[in-house]
Amino acid sequence: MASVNGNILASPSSDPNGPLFYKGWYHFFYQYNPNAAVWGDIVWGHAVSKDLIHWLYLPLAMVPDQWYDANGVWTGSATFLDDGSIVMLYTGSTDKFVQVQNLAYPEDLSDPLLLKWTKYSGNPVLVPPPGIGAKDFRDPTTAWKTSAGKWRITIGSKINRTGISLVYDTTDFKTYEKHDTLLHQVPNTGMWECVDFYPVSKTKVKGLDTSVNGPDVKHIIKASMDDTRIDHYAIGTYYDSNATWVPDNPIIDVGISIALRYDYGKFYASKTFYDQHKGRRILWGWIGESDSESADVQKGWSSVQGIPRTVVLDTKTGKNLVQWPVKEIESLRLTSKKFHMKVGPGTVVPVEVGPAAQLDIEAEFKIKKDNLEVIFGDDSVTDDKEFSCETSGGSTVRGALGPFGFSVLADQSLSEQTPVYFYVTKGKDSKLKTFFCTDTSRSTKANDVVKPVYGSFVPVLKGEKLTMRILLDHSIVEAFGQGGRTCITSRVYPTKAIYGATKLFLFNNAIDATVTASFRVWQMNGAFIRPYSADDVDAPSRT
Ligand code: DQQ
Repeated sequence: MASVNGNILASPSSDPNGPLFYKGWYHFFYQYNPNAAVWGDIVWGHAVSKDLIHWLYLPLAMVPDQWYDANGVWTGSATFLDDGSIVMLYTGSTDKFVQVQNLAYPEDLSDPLLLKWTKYSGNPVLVPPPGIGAKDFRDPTTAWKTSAGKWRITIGSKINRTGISLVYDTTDFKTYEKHDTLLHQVPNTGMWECVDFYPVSKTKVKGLDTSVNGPDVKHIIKASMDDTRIDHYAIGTYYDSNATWVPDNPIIDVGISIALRYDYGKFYASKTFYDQHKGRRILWGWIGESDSESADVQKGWSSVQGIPRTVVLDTKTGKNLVQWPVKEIESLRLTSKKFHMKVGPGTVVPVEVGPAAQLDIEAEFKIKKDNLEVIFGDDSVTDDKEFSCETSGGSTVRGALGPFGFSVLADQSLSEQTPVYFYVTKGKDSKLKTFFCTDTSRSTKANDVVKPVYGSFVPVLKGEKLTMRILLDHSIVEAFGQGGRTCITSRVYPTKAIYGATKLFLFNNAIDATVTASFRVWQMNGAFIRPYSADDVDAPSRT
């Protein structure tokens, strides 16, 4: 195990499971293989934190010791009952590789660490219903209350190529009634893993408990697409009476290739939970590796967990979520420097911050007005016809108004670098359209690494400046465009741009535009991530 900044490294970890806050501790369970650096022999790892940043490993919470989870204690979610007790529903892969749902609960609710978990003697509580494949029935959600006072859950599956979300009601988590209707379904999206379903406020920038419903609320469905390994979400309306959900915009329904994503980089099998302690909804995502399995075996571990993010509906656009690193990450900030730099077309300038392997960067950019006016007046400039971060050639391809941004995790000669940038285009309708991208294609000299250009369109409203935040942690780049409307996580493997040799550059590769960047850069401390010891009982909260 190693620790870098706020990321947790294990050997290997994958899906976040059952996150919750209990008696002063944040609990994080996760899919974990104790025997190898590749997926398999899955158990539930368990770690606790006072502040979501510094983590203490606890003994494994659940291991395959029953016929109904003999081939793995797979993903699941926690629900707080009305009396404050906790139930955990998880998928077991049985001795015959059938996916079933199981119930577990803490043995001792007076233990803030929730060390011991008891599996219900009547498990499994749900088996694949008729018409559902034995291996297509997994990852129960946190339960929410119906207006009739029952609990309701949804479970991802597929029928042929249609991704679906089954719905069940229960009062005791032991017996369930299946709805004949589905919460939702989308043709041609394949198996839906790790479905998440939760309310967001249309009017207030705060998180909502999973059972909240009403006129001021929209509901999010997120599903992790097994076929593409992408977490897609959509915004819509939930109908309690018939347990269905309808998307606001069917063109970008869950899992459709142009649908919204939590993150346009490496981010999968995510899960949210309502943090009743601070009234916020927090999103966790698993950052897998971009190198080969054999490289993971060689290094002896794989995968990290991203910095937890608050997630709310964007009340300004109403059309996307906004994600932002939890405030507690700021406790890792050390010294900072402020910059105000003007960069002309085709310029790269070093940013003197010292070692640049662990940074928090908050920046805003302005494009010179004269440049914009020239471009608006020039009908030949419609270079955005097919612009896409992923396929338009990365940060070296020059357009009228971009790319510009930061080259992070770079070495002095820029032979390794990961540019994080905006690319602004003028549409045929003469409206500006902004893209937020991360180009990992030059991030490493190492072989056997997948190095895509990530990113997407980012909404920019009238009068808004272009803003980005980047959290850097040696080999992880977490980038948040326009306050978190578009997010990109990259897992990169620099060989020269490491530790003290890591540099930061500001660049402007636009043909016509001069940009002014105002930004602040913090050096970041590492988080402690280590096994729990008895001395930690009284560990002060760092929030
Ligand atoms: N990982 C778990 C499954 C889930 C998948 C198994 C998603 O429950 O569907 O480790 O990464």
